[in-house]
Amino acid sequence: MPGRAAHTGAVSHRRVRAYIGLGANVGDAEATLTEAVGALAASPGVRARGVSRLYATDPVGVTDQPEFRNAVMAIDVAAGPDPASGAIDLLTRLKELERVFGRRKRRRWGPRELDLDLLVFGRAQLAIERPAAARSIDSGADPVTGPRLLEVPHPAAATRLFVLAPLADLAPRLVPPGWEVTVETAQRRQASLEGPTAVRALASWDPVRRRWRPETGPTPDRSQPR
Ligand code: A4P
Ligand code: MG
Repeated sequence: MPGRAAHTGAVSHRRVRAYIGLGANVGDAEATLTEAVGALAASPGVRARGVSRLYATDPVGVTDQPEFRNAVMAIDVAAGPDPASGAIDLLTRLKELERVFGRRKRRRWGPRELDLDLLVFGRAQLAIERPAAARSIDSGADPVTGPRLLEVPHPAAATRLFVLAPLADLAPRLVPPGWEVTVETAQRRQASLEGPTAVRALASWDPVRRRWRPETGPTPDRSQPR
């Protein structure tokens, strides 16, 4: 039962800080990400805690596709009876939203209407294989997308500037479980590999209007420690 500790019956109010990576490069990607932030914030049990800047990013993996818009959102959610249940509940919600936003099945790393990745789920370090019973949350999953139902922290997060730059906006000093460096340090390292133009900040989140507004003036130098 959500919010209840199974062994005692006591109500649990423990919450977990999670970071969600958002990406899109089909249709009006900025509008999609804006609406996705709203839909995630309005999800049952979710409390929005922050939204990164919006970035234009060069495609990684499959490079012959349009540039992406990427961002990261911080949310607090119910911890669940154990980390795996809490994280799978959240992943289920993310997959549901991808479908609501019209994501169609395409090649791995290819174009997408909306990609929602669970980057970090508190201090949890999980690698959960895909049981047959879990197929319903990812119906038609391509075998090439791998056997893992859920791996958190997201295995690719540490080496992708399109994740690290927006994550560093929200949590520069976070050391995700299993990492040896802060998000900010990982971002600097990755920026030196991918180059200064791979990821470009376009806009800052306006929490009142609940949308991004274009950045004015020079982009702050995020390669320096803050
Ligand atoms: N899965 C396992 N762990 C997770 C997790 N932590 N969060 C499973 C979300 N899903 C997780 O995901 C495939 C399977 O991963 C799911 O069934 C889920 O159970 P998917 O979203 O269907 O497929 P995908 O996104 O194509 O695969 P993957 O490996 O998540 O790719 P990425 O890492 O998301 O890369 N370039 C730019 N500039 N910006 C981008 O956003 N995105 C990608 C996709 C490639 N290049 C990009 C971008
Ligand atoms: Mg994904």
